[in-house]
Amino acid sequence: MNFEKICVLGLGYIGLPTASTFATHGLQVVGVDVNAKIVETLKNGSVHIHEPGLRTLVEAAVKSGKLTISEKPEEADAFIIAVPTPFYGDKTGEHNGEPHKLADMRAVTAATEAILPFLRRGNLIVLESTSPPRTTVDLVAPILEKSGLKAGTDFYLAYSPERVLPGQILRELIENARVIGGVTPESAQAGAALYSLFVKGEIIQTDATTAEMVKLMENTYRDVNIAIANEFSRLAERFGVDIWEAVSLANRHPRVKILSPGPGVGGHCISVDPWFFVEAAPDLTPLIYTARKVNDEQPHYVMALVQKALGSLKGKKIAALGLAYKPDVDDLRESPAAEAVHLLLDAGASVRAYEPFKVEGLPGIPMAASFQEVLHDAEMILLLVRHTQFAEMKPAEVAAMTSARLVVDTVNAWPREIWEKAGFHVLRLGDGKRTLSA
Ligand code: SAJ
Repeated sequence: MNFEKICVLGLGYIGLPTASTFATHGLQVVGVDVNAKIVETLKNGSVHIHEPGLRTLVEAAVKSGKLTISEKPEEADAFIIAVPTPFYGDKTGEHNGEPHKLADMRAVTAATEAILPFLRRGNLIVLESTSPPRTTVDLVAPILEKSGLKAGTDFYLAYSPERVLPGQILRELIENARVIGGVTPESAQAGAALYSLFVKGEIIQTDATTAEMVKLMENTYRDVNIAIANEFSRLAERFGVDIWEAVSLANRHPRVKILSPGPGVGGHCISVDPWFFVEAAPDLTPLIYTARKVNDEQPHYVMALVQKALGSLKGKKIAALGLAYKPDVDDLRESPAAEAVHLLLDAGASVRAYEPFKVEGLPGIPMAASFQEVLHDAEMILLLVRHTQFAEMKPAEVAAMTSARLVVDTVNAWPREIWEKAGFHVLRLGDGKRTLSA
């Protein structure tokens, strides 16, 4: 198949890098977004997303004339849909009395409908948005077939998940292996021909529903594995065991790789994607559902740990280190660290947070502008994210900034023995060997 012009619908974390990469690889690309503000920002040469290297790439693509930005699609050889698939905030589903989230597929539906007037025989349509299993065949195909053309016969239709790591999107987009699932083998082949224009990793062809399920399985696998690490940490506290020691010993087994417990699971993928399975098949997903619940409970667990350390929470001055959803990123979406801080504030503690990657923090959370400022009148230090700069702090440096000598470490960032020698009391999540009085 020969591709000269494509439309990419949705210019977010995935769509914009994808559109720009195709443009810098020689295709004529129309980047489409329904958000007029995003369209205007991009037309003015700015970029609304923080991602290393993205600004330069978008500038190059726009300057070369290969990337144009629009609110509407146009006729093209291929269309890529990369719009958000969030959950409804105001309604949930239910199975056996247990509530579960419901995917809001309105953006996928609207993007597919927007393509309809421009669909021609021989076109390729690829859905990239993370979606419930069977979305490509049950939702996207019927909309496109309103044109009178048949999916797989008159036009090609495929699903291809993105698996890039925020912070490394541009490199991983090119280097990662890519799965392309077609509604027919010819559709998968057409998808492979398109992505091979820039993908250097292996391109593997399959059917559309398998490709959808692969994406959800990858992130669900990780969520369930983090949940068991969190449950192990609770058991370790009950049985007087240090979970961090126990995990490192168990991981000496050649076929065991237990992940790390922590304040919970955040971000826009791992904490979200398992719900697509639960919604689609609640009768078959008790394990996946329970793992989600275990990980969502972790911020409450952190609050209980802090309460144990301080006695009561009312009015206690706590310095919270980190609000990001994971180390060394500026992304605060669905962050369990932020959730733990909210819970402590609601319980009457006087918390101030410091997030070096996003100093302005989040609404409703009192922020400090520096490490010194967050520490100076604190009674307790609460480590919530293992940012490298926190992990590298020396006890003597910290001791010089604050009179607080009580540390609750939820991410095993500060080696207990070293910090205790320097005069700190360290209570770590999952460390049943040490209580404060020990
Ligand atoms: N976490 C733990 N313990 C661990 C590992 C992670 O509590 O041992 C927590 C993190 O702190 C974070 C959450 O889990 O809150 C998720 O972090 P992550 O690094 O597992 O995942 P994401 O959401 O940053 O990115 C993932 C990536 N998947 C994997 O690393 C397996 C990426 O490849 C996917 O493309 C991305 O999700 C996505 O878009 O689906």
